[in-house]
Amino acid sequence: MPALAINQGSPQFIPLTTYQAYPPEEMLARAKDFYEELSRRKTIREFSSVPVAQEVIEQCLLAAGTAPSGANHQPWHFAVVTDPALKTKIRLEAEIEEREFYERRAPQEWKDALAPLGTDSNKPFIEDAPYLIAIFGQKSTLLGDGTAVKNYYVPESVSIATGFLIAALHHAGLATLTHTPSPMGFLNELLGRPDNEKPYILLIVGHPADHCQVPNIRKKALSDIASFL
Ligand code: IYR
Repeated sequence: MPALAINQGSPQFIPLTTYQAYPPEEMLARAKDFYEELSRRKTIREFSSVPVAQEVIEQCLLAAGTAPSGANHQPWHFAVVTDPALKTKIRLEAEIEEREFYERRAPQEWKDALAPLGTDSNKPFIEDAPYLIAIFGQKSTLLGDGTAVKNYYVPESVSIATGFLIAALHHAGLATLTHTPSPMGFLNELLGRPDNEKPYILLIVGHPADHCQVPNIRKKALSDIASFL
């Protein structure tokens, strides 16, 4: 199987010149600042249609693309949708799946878990927000000559890149919703993505609507999410 052109066949090393060290106090201050910034991030479901410069989205996608990935294959594709007609088609398909989910497929236990979020099958944000970013994972990467190179740890790699993207968008002053209509196969068809790609998340991106409200929910305490051994 041919190696990805982006990687070298045999190991080649260069000096690490990008690493930045900080004195201990600055390190702690930076860690606190970063936590504070990320803790202001809230998933929103009410978006304004105020436009966002494409260049901002491009920079955030570049940040996402710096994520580590299995064998550095970078097995992701970000399909950025701004066309209103396409958004309408996506909303129609998503709402078909969501109605099926809320009215038939979802077990009561799942609906109970979602109750604090106040979600339902109505998804106006798909048309309201200026950007939809459909995030696809590539089971294999297709080379120019048609050969397929297998990818590894695809869900992990895509999830890490998505985390970077959400953090970058938040840092730039944008809000997001990690929307997961399920199943999402309709996105391949509507966005012209090949069969080796699986949609993972439809990320809704933009500014919050005026008077946007969010559920009154909290994150777990450190002692509930970590142990030091
Ligand atoms: N996809 C549905 C349901 C849903 C599921 C989970 I898990 C959530 O955290 C939120 C919603 C919807 O978008 O409404």
